[in-house]
Amino acid sequence: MSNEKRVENAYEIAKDRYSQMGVDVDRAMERLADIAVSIHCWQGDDVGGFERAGASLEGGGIQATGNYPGKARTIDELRSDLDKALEMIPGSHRLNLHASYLDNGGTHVERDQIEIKHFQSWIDWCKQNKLGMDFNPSCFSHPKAADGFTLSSIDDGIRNFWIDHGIACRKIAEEMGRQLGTPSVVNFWIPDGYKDIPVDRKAPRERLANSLDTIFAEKIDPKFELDAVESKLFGIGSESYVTGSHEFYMGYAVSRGKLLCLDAGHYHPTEVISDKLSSVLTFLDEILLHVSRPVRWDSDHVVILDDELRAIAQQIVRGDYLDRVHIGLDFFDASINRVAAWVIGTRCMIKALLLALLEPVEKMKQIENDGDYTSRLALFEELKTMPFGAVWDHYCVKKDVPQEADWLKAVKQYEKDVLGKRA
Ligand code: RNT
Ligand code: ZN
Repeated sequence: MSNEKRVENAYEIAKDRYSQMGVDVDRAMERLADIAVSIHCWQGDDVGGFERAGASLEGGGIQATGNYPGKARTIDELRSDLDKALEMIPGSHRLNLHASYLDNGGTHVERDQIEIKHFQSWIDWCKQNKLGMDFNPSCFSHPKAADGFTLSSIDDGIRNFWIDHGIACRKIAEEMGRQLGTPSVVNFWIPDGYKDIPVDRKAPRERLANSLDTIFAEKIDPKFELDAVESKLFGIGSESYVTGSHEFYMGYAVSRGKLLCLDAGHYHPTEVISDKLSSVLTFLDEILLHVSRPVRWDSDHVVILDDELRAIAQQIVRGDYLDRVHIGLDFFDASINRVAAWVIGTRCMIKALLLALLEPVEKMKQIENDGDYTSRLALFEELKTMPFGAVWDHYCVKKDVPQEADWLKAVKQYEKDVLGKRA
């Protein structure tokens, strides 16, 4: 039997099985095709960026570990790697770019001086590839972030430098949104905090609120640009105090009408963001997710199809939040093939969404509201053995990307032909 025939046969049986349960599989795939995942550029070069040759992630309380060969050293290499990854990812998505990935034509440009021209080649590339774009100020790996504080620094010069960077980023993103016809989400994450116990927990937070208010003073049309703020529990070197804590940004986002960014690795180890979605969305119009996989700490492992990823997707779908949740990825593993890391993580995100779209949500809610928790538990278990794989294979064929068993061959070939030749 040809492979295509096998996929089709399995799909027909699966479809029938799901429809017995009250699930319209074709409708689920249509809805899935409309979801854009924001794919982060920084998996391709371990968060190095292109401000200068050989730049690497320094400071900022985050760390990429591993030295797998073949990381992208130039913009062209990163684009070529992204092209390869995108060939394996079904659907239409977005590129999430950090400001440090600017195209400066070989001349150093300070972060408070960046302009749209430094990102035009990225916008053009995204347009060609039919990708929307999201953007991020880069407030780390920089001499002015070296003592651990940026927007909440006590030093006026340092604070103002990062404020100017933030203002520049919003203007650039506005133009990205205008040119690409879809709003660009600008996510503010800063590493600010103390390694050891501080006396004053208040003043840095007041400074941060003021800095953000200054950055956001100019109103920008949400058709083009949206602002998000990302909290964190701790970082390397900021174990005792982080200015931008969850409560800080929750209050900030609610009071200022901004998006809150929930990063899966930025909470206590047993705390999960899947349970936070419905809480924060009771008070906020929209949020951003940084889907990541913390292993014992904010380790940013490649996202896999684990219980929490499934729970995140379930909450988005069951809560009918698809229009209000911007799904971004945030992982960076330097110990495996970086293109494969993108493919695995992004495909898993899409698989989790498909799984969630294949639930008989209304029926499940009815059972719960009737108080029949026995049936609820039984149904949860029944769902686990539904023929999801057949639907996923069919979706991949439909979207003209390789199936689970095939994409790795293409990536290995690319490693042989391209990545392996990078010294
Ligand atoms: C760091 C934050 C932040 C970064 C990226 C590179 O802990 O998660 O989102 O990972 O901006
Ligand atoms: Zn993050």
